[in-house]
Amino acid sequence: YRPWLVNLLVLTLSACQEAPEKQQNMEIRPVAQQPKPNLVIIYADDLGYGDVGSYGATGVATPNIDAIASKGLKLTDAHASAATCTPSRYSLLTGEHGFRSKAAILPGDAPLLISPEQPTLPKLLKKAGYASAVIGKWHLGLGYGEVDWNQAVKPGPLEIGFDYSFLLPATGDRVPTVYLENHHVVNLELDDPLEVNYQQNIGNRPTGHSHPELLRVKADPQHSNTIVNGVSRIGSMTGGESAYWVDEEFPDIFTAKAVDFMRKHKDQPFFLFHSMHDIHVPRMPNPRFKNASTMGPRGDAIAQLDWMTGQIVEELEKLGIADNTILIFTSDNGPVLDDGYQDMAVELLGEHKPAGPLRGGKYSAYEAGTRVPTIVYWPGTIAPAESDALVSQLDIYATMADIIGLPLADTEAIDSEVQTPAWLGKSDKGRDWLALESVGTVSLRHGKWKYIRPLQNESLPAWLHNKDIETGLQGTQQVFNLETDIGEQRNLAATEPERVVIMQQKLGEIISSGY
Ligand code: NG6
Ligand code: CA
Repeated sequence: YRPWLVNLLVLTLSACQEAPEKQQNMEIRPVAQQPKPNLVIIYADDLGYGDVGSYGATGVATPNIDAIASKGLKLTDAHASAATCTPSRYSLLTGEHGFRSKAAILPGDAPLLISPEQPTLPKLLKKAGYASAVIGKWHLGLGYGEVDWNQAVKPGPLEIGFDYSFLLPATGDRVPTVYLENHHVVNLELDDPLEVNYQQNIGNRPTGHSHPELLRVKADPQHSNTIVNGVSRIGSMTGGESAYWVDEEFPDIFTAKAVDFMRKHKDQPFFLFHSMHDIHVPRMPNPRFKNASTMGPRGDAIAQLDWMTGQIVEELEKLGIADNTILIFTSDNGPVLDDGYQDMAVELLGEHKPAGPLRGGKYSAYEAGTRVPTIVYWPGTIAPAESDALVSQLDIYATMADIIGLPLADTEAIDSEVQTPAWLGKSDKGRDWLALESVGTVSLRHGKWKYIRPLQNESLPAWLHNKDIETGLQGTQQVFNLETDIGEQRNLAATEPERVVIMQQKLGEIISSGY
């Protein structure tokens, strides 16, 4: 209970705080007065900084995402922890850099990367009475290796703190192409056991190599194994036919599961990790989004993602819980055009710039690898604003703990910083230092400065060399001033030798010590 005078003071003070440029006439409640807010993370896959209307997209309209950007906090220097999926997701859920666990893109049969003993965001929230669910792409491994898909598949999300899961086990382009609900493959029939193999071909289903005439979209050699739904995938699979997904049904199935979870838990605090398949390959949006963009399947997948986002916002409103829900819209890494399938992403791009003004993309040490569209929407608590605070998804863990008032153990979420003012639009400051991972190296942000560590070993995956992917890897030091050179064109290492030494040392400390 606060006396009214104190309330008035808190209100006045918070209204006078730094930043919010688009502050409008609306009543903004101080955080401390909130009951435990729900947390909904809409996690797009491979969505680039420039792929959303409010961040400059031209080839596709994203009215639903733009609406939350204009009514909420639009962050312009927010980062995934890494330029690929697995380490970014690892960081989001554990508050640790992926390099602490050698997280890298996982094969579809990899063991669970997060140990059931490890502290996680859903476990933390459970302490405060939250129910939690992960719906969509997982790609953090399952079981202990050698998974038998016909039995209970565990440990998995339930063992690391989620109460409910409905998953694509790895990615859309990897087998098994089945849904996993909690511990079980959905619709599996016992007399047709499902088997998966990433070492050798099994069974006699057609593959992209043997039956290219069955393909609806051509693929590179890595994606040319088992064909399901006219799309060849990475890895070999046999049996379990009744359980195979239809890619075009993802938006409706995942949305229904997410809506169902929110309805069931509307009267208690919840955490929904809505982990989208879009706009990862294979891009097979539902036919109703065909030609929703001028960019072919990649753009149509963005339109689909936008629709899915709108469905979640609408449901929060219908349930009357929007103003007690922190909704974070973001992406796991930057954009890529050709990621293994010939879906015309390159040919139909036109003037659209997936990375906006940034250099690089998915896999890359340049900014577009990790800087992603990020919106925080909490009507009534976050005022409409745009902020260039340097923030990382790593910090969602400690920041949520702070918002709810839960203490963290010393060994918990060691790389996660409390950045509540930056995430709620009350400060433009954000992080001092931020280490970022990409394929083959690590970089460091400090204010508007960016340092990229030189290539340490030469063993980059061969497929990266063949594609039009700018990794940012160099044999020499790179330093950029993003204030004057957002496109990272002018390497200032030669004229900023002291800065190189300081940033190199700091990065070394972060990597070797824990933050
Ligand atoms: C790569 C795949 C790519 C994509 C990526 C993971 C090849 C040649 N490329 O290995 O298609 O699946 O892994 O993407 O196999 S991520 O967004 O999940 O990190
Ligand atoms: Ca990704």
